[in-house]
Amino acid sequence: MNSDSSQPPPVPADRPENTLFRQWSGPLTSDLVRTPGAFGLGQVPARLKPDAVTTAVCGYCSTGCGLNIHLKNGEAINVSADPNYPVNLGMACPKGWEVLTPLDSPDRATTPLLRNPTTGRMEPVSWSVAMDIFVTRMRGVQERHGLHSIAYLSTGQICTEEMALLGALFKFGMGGLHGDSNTRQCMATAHVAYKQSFGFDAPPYSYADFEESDVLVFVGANPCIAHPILWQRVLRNPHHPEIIVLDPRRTETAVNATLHLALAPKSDLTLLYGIAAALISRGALDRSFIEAHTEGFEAFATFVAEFTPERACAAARITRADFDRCVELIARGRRVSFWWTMGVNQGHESTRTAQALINLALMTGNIGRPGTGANSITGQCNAMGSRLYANATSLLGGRDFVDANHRQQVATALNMDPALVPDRPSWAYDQIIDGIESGAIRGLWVIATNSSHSWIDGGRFDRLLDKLDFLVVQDLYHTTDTAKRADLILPAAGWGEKEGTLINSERRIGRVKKVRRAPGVALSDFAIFQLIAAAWGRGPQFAEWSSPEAAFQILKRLSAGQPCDITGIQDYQHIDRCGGIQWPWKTPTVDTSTRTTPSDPAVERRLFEDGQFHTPNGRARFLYDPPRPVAEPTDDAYPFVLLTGRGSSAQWHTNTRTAKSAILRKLYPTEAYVEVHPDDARRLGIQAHGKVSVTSRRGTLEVNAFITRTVQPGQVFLPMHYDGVNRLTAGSFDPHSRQPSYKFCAVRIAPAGRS
Ligand SMILES: Nc1nc2c(c(=O)[nH]1)N[C@H]1C(S)=C(S)[C@@H](COP(=O)(O)OP(=O)(O)OC[C@H]3O[C@@H](n4cnc5c(=O)[nH]c(N)nc54)[C@H](O)[C@@H]3O)O[C@H]1N2
Ligand SMILES: Nc1nc2c(c(=O)[nH]1)N[C@H]1C(S)=C(S)[C@@H](COP(=O)(O)OP(=O)(O)OC[C@H]3O[C@@H](n4cnc5c(=O)[nH]c(N)nc54)[C@H](O)[C@@H]3O)O[C@H]1N2
Ligand code: SF4
Ligand SMILES: [Mo]
Repeated sequence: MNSDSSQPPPVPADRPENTLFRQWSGPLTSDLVRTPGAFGLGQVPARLKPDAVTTAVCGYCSTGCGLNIHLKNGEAINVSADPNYPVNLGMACPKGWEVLTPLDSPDRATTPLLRNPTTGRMEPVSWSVAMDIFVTRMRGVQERHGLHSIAYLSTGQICTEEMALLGALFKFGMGGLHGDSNTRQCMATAHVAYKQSFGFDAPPYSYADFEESDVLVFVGANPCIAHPILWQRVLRNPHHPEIIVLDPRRTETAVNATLHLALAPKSDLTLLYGIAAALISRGALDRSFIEAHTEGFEAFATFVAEFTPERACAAARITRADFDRCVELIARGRRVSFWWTMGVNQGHESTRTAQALINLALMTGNIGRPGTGANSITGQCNAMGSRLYANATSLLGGRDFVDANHRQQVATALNMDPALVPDRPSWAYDQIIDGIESGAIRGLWVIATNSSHSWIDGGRFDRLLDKLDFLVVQDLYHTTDTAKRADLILPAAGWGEKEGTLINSERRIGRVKKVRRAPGVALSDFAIFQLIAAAWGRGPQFAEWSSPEAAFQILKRLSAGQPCDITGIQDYQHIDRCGGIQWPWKTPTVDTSTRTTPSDPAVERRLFEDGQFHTPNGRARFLYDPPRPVAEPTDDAYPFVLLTGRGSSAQWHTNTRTAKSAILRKLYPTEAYVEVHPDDARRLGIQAHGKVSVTSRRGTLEVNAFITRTVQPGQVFLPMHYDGVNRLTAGSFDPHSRQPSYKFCAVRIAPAGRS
């Protein structure tokens, strides 16, 4: 059906949603930061001349760049990079510059759509009908199969206020237990690694550290493509830093490194233990830091002793000279920072690998000082918000469901009966999928994630969707792979069409503003959750969540006394005045109300400057385990390792948004491609730009050959943005974080037609 031409269905007068419509169709943001003048726009046509400006942070990646939004009659007509924002200092990547374009796409979901059981077609319905259907069918599932037979899969790409309302509503209002988000695919490993090592999920750094290090070690991270503005911060480092990159591929970042270790995929843990052992042999340790602020070092030193340089080099397939140089640079560096992203997080032993990096920082005293740290770079714009507030596997505010005190604290903050708080965490994403297979989960609600494209072993995922009694998808577009399978589509307003906050990689809270009206009757996720609360009969329980800004005050209360305490942030305007505020920001102990500049919170802050960690005894822990083999090693039938990841700075994930911009489309190959080493191509008769089939035990994909030395012989790389990539990947998970291992499975390749 074509929802674009359909008129928004009428809304009966007696429904609570009417108030929401008034809010939704009501005023755009009135938080104008400054009037234009300093644009330097010169002669522009009157229709393009802004009459006011506001600011917001970008809604794609976790860098969290500040954007100036140019307004005309209150509505955004353009954006530019904010020169005053401390994150990006006037820079933005192509996605940021094009952030408004995907909002205008003709495939926006403009009205709720319900599948007609007879024709199988999606038909527009009013919000009233959509809510009745949602409640009747989800409740029906619960009545037939138990309260916990409904689940949700959410996201790191909506505002914190929205994810907190969803998590609270589902668990404390709808009686559900199992809900997780795509943050599982992304940051679960960093979350668990920090929590185990530091006692709390607390990335310790500020972006200023990129500029203050003399040695930066990037492990499984390609910031040139995935976090281009953070890479710009590295380029501003005045100390001529050594840049070490550990990545099997010769990425854009690796090319710019002073030392690239092209290690064998998934040999990180052995190599990092080898580096630790070599540093210990050299005595390159900060003994006083280890003694004062850590526990478990001696046992760790004994454990790693057997990881000789020979063993590490053999496992990683790197030269002894490169290994020695890496150890030397870390040993000699005065301010060494360790940065990691998905090459670490998406592995079969990812938590211990992340902790191997944390261990290196701890033993060399590279933490809590400028230019240091064991620093996980976040992925999505609000993955950090979901780690603290999604209420999925952690309880609101970074707490634990199993802890009765924590349950009581949350109940008190929300003014409700503690018995409403489940005493168990949710199943993780993969366990929810297994639950669909076993029949335990029958109703699924997917919010701002495109699981059919992005979940590992996607063929199995799609087959299991067919087993569901009821699938609801809440998205900007009715055309995503997952939305196409839905029984009910709830049309969501996107970034720029709603208010709220996001938390970036350096823990900086920034604002999103309503500078556009959503199309048709699409509503903000916040408003949709309010509607569902009302329709479920839980309106009074969530009455205080009356607007995102009211919800922000609840988030503050929920943070009180936690390491992520933000009780000192007054309100949304305070965040604007300060250029974002990093957590923690506690209620000031001195009266700051008379100060003329609100600059205090704007000071870059890193954590652990006092060496105090969040464990019960205040000490950071050394954690480790012997390396394990991968789940699906290569063999004669499937001799290649398939690596996957980001392809270009102009493509975002499953490309639902970035494909809508003609400008961005010019910046990447429109057809899917696989990177193949020239030696392998020659041996197999694969022609440059010819079609190649890539086959795993689960499926085949036909793509163009990109013959390049970025990959090593025996490895191929597929960007994740094109359809079908996860038809090939194999479902295996880190045992601690349950994060999928997207970056290793066995495949074979052949010229198309000869597979
Ligand atoms: N343009 C763009 N930017 C993005 C995104 C996007 O989709 N597009 N997504 C955002 C999100 S959500 C995320 S999580 C981040 C991801 O950011 P990154 O993690 O930097 O990106 P990836 O390309 O997934 O993976 C990084 C590198 O890991 C390497 N790798 C694979 N296997 C191994 C291994 O065994 N060991 C090591 N050491 N390295 C390995 C890959 O070769 C790859 O170069 O990017 C964010 N930024
Ligand atoms: N093979 C392979 N697979 C991977 C990865 C990999 O490296 N390799 N990386 C993994 C990682 S790190 C990540 S983070 C995931 C990302 O995977 P997904 O989350 O599935 O990817 P997106 O395309 O970002 O999907 C977000 C969806 O939300 C919609 N949306 C955007 N804004 C809003 C909003 O405000 N409200 C609502 N309701 N909807 C909105 C978009 O239209 C889109 O459909 O992919 C994972 N999958
Ligand atoms: S680097 Fe990330 S936050 Fe900055 S403009 Fe690009 S996508 Fe947006
Ligand atoms: Mo991610």
